Amino acid sequence: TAPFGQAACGPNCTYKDMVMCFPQLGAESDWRTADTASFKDEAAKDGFQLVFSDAQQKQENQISAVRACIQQGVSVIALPPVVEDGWDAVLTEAHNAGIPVIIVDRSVSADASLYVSHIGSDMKLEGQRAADEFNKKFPDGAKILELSGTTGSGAAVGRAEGFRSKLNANIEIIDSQTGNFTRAEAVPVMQAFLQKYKAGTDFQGIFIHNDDMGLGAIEALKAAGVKPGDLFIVSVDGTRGGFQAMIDGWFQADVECNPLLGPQVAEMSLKIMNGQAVEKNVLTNETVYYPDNAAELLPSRKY
Ligand code: GZL
Repeated sequence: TAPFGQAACGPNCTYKDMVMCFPQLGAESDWRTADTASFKDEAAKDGFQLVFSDAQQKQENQISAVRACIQQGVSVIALPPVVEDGWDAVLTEAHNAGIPVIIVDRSVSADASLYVSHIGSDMKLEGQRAADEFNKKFPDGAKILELSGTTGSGAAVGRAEGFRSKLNANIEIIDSQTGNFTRAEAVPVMQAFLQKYKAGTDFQGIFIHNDDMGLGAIEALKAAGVKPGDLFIVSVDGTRGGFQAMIDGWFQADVECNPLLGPQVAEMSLKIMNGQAVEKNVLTNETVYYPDNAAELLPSRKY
């Protein structure tokens, strides 16, 4: 029998034969916008059909979109799961329908036999890299806040775990609240933090799980009279907004998280259609950006 996921055109499928289902989780952040553009641009460039939908960060909408793609009989499903849990049933349905699934971006807790591959960031490593920055800054200890991403998402879970696994014991996370990866939701969370804790006195830093929430936090910090540099803030993603926040002195580091996954996912999808073996877990190479060359790099940033 043909390897799982080999299409009828295999091993001679071309992009013209490919229908990729991309049930995008939402449009919550600049990162997500760039991720979506990366898939749409790749489809246009390669000439494959992209079945796109926006789930507005609701898992039930993503699951419905996957089911519609199974009914349609697409070649491959590239799923960016909004949260880690709750995917076993629909992934089993795709598997039983003979449709290969690539998990993209965030991860799932489902059995790995239910999908062909995962392509995305090492979220734990991103959290560890953020911890390294606090450890370097506060050798004698500190009290910090955490503004976390979507509850239950692989990105927030991984970053939080990685951060705590590497943070020195003398740096205390005195409070952590989710801002659901959006700028708008981060503003009231930061305002509430500032009602409870005095910047500088009660806390000296903030770990923020993405730049969009960071920009929301800055709005609240400014309104409370906090100045750039009063606090040690480390964010994640490395968007243009994050680079500008480093230039303006608000962020002291920005851990890269690359959204431009379209090309890799397209290439892997065609290999699967042609019955070729692919890696089970492909992690994106990423780095950490700093204020000292943020202005120089900003013009070349792609998102
Ligand atoms: C990370 C991605 C996260 C980004 C956020 O790979 O899932 O979701 O860090 C985005 O900006 O909303």
